[in-house]
Amino acid sequence: MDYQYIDVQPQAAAGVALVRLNRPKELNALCLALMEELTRALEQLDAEADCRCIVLTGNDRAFAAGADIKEMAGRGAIDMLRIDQFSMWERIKKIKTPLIAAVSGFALGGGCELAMLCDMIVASETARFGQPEIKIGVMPGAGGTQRLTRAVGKARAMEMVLTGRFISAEEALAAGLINRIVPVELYLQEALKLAGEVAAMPPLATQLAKEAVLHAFNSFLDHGLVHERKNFYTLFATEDQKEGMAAFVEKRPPQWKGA
Ligand code: DAK
Repeated sequence: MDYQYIDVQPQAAAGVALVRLNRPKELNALCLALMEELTRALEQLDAEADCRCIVLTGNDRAFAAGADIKEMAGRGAIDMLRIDQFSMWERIKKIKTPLIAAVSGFALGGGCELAMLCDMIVASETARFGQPEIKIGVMPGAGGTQRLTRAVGKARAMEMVLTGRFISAEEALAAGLINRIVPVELYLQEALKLAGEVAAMPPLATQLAKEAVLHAFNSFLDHGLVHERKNFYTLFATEDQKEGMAAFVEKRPPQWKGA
C-alpha cells in the first residue's frame, strides 16, 4: 500500500508492525490526509493475524506538533462538524492490537492526544508533551481534557490545558503519563523491544486484557469526550479562534477579543 504521509513496516520485528508519521517539514502536523492514511493503516494491521503489537512513531524532532493549524485556520464550526474528524479518532480508539507510541521531541495538541490514544508511551529524553491549543484560541478536541486529566491528575492537566505549558519527559514520567525514558538514539529500539514482549504473549488474552484495562475508565471517558467535543466545535464560532490560528500562520502574537 502506498502512503504519502506515513511509512508502514508490517513486520519491523517478529509480530511487531512499525508505523511512522512522515511529514517532517511540518513537524508531523496531523493534516486530514495523514489522519486518513493512519486510520486506514492501523485498521489493516489490526486485521492481520500475525500483527500482535504496533509501534507508532515520528522522528527525533517531533512525534507530532498537533493537528494542522494551517488547514484548520479558516474553518468555522459547521465546516468542522461536516468534516467530522472525530470519526477517525473513534476508529483508532477501536484498534484491538496493543499500540505503543515511541515519542521524541514535540508531542503537542493532537500529537499528545494521539500518543495518549496509544496504550503505552516510550519517550526519548527530548520528548515534550503539551496541549497548547489555548494559545491559538481553542481547546483540546481529541481527548486531551479527558485522557490527560486521567493520566496526570487535575492540577497538572489544568495547568497544561489553561496555560499551554509543555512538560518534559521527566515530568511526564513522574506524573504517570509515560512508561519510560531512554536516550534519543534508543527510544525506537526500546519501544520495539517492549512491543516484542507484548507480541510474544497469547494474542487473544492480550486483546481482551487491553480492552479490560481501557474499560476501567472508558464509560466515564465517553461522557467526557462528548462534552469536550461540543465545546471544541463551539470555539470555531469565535473570533478568537480565527485570530489565534491566523496569528500562528502569520508568525505574530495574537490579539484576543473575548468574542
Ligand atoms: N500545524 C501546521 N504547521 C505546523 C504545526 C501545526 N500544528 N506545528 C508546526 N508547524 C510548522 C510551522 O508552521 C513551520 O512551518 P514553516 O513556517 O517552516 O512553513 C514548521 O512546522 C516548523 O515549525 P517552527 O518553525 O514553528 O519550529 P519551532 O521549532 O520554532 O517551534 C513548535 C516548534 C512545535 C513549538 C511550534 O511549531 C508550534 O508551536 N507549533 C504549533 C503547536 C500547536 O499549537 N499545536 C496544537 C495545534 S491544535 C480534533 C483532533 C485534533 C485536534 C483538534 C480536533 N478532532 C478530532 C476534531 C487537535 C488540535 C491541535 O492539535
